[in-house]
Amino acid sequence: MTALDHRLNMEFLASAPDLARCPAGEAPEVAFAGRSNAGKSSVLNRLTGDRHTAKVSKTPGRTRLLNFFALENGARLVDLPGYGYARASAKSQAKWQAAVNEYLSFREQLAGVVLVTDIRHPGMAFDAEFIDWALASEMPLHVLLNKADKLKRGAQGRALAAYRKRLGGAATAQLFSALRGQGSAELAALVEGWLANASDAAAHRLR
Ligand SMILES: Nc1nc2c(ncn2[C@@H]2O[C@H](COP(=O)(O)OP(=O)(O)OP(=O)(O)O)[C@@H](O)[C@H]2O)c(=O)[nH]1
Ligand SMILES: [Mg+2]
Repeated sequence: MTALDHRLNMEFLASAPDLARCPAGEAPEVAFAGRSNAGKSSVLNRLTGDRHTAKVSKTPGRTRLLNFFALENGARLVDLPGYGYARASAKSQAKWQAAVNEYLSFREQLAGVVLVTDIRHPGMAFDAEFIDWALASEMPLHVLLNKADKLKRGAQGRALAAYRKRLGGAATAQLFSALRGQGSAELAALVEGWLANASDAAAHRLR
């Protein structure tokens, strides 16, 4: 099976500066978090097979917003503002980081989070804090070791093993390359599984 069999069809839905202005409705969401430049937007574009999908998040002024994309069944993927955007002031960084923290802590329909990391930089402070938060709050977590194309196969395997050891079975991790498409089918299946579970759970609550 190729990555193309697992393309997710989605469209840009809305941008929000904070939790209060996130789109209404109860559609389940999976959020993509990570340091600025780790490749969140590139990962989303790889999932759709269209390099223009997440382009909106790169237009000036939009990078600081939470960007929502709707799948065909209404479920959503959320491109969160990157942590540590170099050209922003400390004040504006603190502001949008507060919006991300608020979203992660209080968004009812958040079904899981994908942490996008750069495989060459394990153990970055933000990534470690994010993992600690997700595990402590029992939020389903999947770690992407993105930019795998930058390392040889042996080094890729060692990086993945180290991450899995750290997660200790409490979360999953995989190799990914937004550039080459490596790991795309695996990620699409995981995201769809989380969203389907969340929809089932919501339907069950209604009964
Ligand atoms: N070699 C390689 N480069 C990548 C990969 N994924 C992303 N990049 C590059 O990394 C840079 C940052 O990618 P983005 O997708 O814009 O990163 P981001 O996490 O969305 O960044 P912010 O929007 O600032 O938070 C770009 O130059 C991408 O082309 C990958 O898998 N391999
Ligand atoms: Mg981005």
